[in-house]
Amino acid sequence: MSDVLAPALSELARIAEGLRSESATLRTELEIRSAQARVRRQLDEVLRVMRELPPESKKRLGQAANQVKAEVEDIVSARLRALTAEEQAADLARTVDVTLPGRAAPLGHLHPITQARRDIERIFGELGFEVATGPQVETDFHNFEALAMPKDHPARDMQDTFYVTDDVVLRTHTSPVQVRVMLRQPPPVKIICPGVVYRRDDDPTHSPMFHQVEGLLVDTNVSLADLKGVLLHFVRRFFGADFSVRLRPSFFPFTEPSAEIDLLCVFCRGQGCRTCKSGWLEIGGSGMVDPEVFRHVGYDKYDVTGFAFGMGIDRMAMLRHGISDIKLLFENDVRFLRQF
Ligand code: 2U9
Repeated sequence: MSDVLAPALSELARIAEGLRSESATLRTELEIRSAQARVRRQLDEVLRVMRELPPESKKRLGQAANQVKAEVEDIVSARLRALTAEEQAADLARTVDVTLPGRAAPLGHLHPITQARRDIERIFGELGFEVATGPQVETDFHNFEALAMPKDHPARDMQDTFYVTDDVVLRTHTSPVQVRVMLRQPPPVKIICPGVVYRRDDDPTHSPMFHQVEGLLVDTNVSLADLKGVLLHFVRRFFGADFSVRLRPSFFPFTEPSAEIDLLCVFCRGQGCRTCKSGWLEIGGSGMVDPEVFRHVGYDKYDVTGFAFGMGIDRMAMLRHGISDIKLLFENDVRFLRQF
């Protein structure tokens, strides 16, 4: 036997023996696979001498090599099966205390703005107000004209927005929803309209997109006292029974008379503090619907009167939770949001 074949054959035997003894120590699939790869490289190494051998020896070495290769595969697959069986046995042996509570799936919760919106809808629902919604992309007529703000009306500057075309805008308030409801149904009307609105505003307390809720009640003999009563009920249900509202004369193109809605300061309860100065915090605007608006929707101003109000939902959530920067509500930082 040539001095090439003999060492090659003994090397094959050594490799096979090595794996046999090593296989029991291979604890993971990764270890088994890397041992398998290493042995294959070693076998290729041995077979490099093949070209130096005469045909007969070639044949012998080839057979011996194939035998070792087959054995290697057997050892590997047997070891893998054993490993799986061990893991299963360990699994089965593991005592599971079924009385232990399962791992609670982390429950998310509603965004503070959604919580505020739902509370607002529920509270006004108690008073018989239905929820009406409408498109965020609105016509100039529904968003401005019908609300007594013709093309060049100065109040439009207060409500600057994003223009899709000269006559199509991102709505600046949800009032167009009330206009659409009045255009499609006769009075009485008793609705609140929550939703997303847009303004070209961007500072710590204003965002270009925010949430608003407006309310409208149109019927015979609706008065300012009805408006104040409804707002009082609302703030007591939303902020707490010991809160009150104050109506402060103001001006809006679509209401006459008009009044800002002031809430007793949530921080100092009316004593006056560096946030409110006056003991009151402005939470929105309101007033008696201007007859000009009724003209645009085809209501007879001699038949009906109505009150309307508007409030920022984000602002309500900020006041209720003492949040100072509106941006926190839109940055989706769960460390902040999971507090509510
Ligand atoms: C119709 C007629 C009248 C709704 C009103 C306000 C005053 C108001 C602001 C409050 C905070 C907008 O979110 S905010 O920035 N709104 O001050 N809104 S009266 O008046 C209407 C609405 C619809 C048909």
